[in-house]
Amino acid sequence: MAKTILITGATSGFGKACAEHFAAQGWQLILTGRRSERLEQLQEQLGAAVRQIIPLDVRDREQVFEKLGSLVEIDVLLNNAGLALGLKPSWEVDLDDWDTMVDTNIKGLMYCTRALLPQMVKRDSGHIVNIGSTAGAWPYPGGNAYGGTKAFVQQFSRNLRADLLGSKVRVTNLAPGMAESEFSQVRFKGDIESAAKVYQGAEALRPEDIAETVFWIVNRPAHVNINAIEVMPVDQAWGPLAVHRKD
Ligand code: NDP
Ligand code: 8X3
Repeated sequence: MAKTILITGATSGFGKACAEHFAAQGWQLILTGRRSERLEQLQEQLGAAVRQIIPLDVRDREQVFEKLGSLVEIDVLLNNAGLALGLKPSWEVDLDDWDTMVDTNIKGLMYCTRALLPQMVKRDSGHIVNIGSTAGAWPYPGGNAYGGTKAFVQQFSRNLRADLLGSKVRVTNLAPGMAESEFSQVRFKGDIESAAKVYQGAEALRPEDIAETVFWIVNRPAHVNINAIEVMPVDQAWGPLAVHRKD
């Protein structure tokens, strides 16, 4: 029988690429995101592979439990919906941006997990793949709350594993580095020029790279749990620690 993956944030970037990749491999999909017209387009594109589309804002706790709480036979939950807003230093940041990142990347991910985990535990089967980020482990100027939310994803994933010991339910934190999607357009609030500069002259990861990685993670033998995996483009690496010097 075909397995089912539920993808949050399937309307763009990693989520959309995962929908396309898993559909091509014979999986059934439940696709969520706020932009329902994009969900409908994907449903049309992927046909019978799409079990259901569910317009959903992961920040809305009641909506999450109402729409996801009674779903059954979900083999994989891909907690992918998320965003960065702004790149300003902490003392200049718009506090609403911090709230939105916390509400989406942390609270939304917790709600979806809590809504779907009981049916996985009951079936003693399932896999939660959380999309973290290299920003959760490696700080950079302007990464402030965004990196903080992704550090949460890393530790939450580990703690889920601790809770789930004794069950067959698996949990993975997948932490990508720089990847070209709508991510930077969202971060710079529609400033296409600033967004394009992020990727200028470098070969970023592609959403398809992440889709292939997710597919590999969930297709390991049932006794193998990939705890964490970090993927960066070859064109990205760390610099030295910064030192401020007097003139
Ligand atoms: P995109 O902007 O292309 O996609 C983000 C997806 O998240 C969209 O489908 C969007 O759907 C969805 N989303 C955002 N807010 C909400 C919400 N409140 N409720 C439901 N869905 C929401 O970016 P990426 O594909 O690059 O990002 C996917 C994930 O990967 C994010 O968690 C991001 O932090 C992470 N990431 C991205 C990296 C990159 O360099 N691109 C690197 C490392 C991690 P809609 O607007 O329709 O709701
Ligand atoms: C996205 C990667 O480095 O732009 O999570 O924060 S980064």
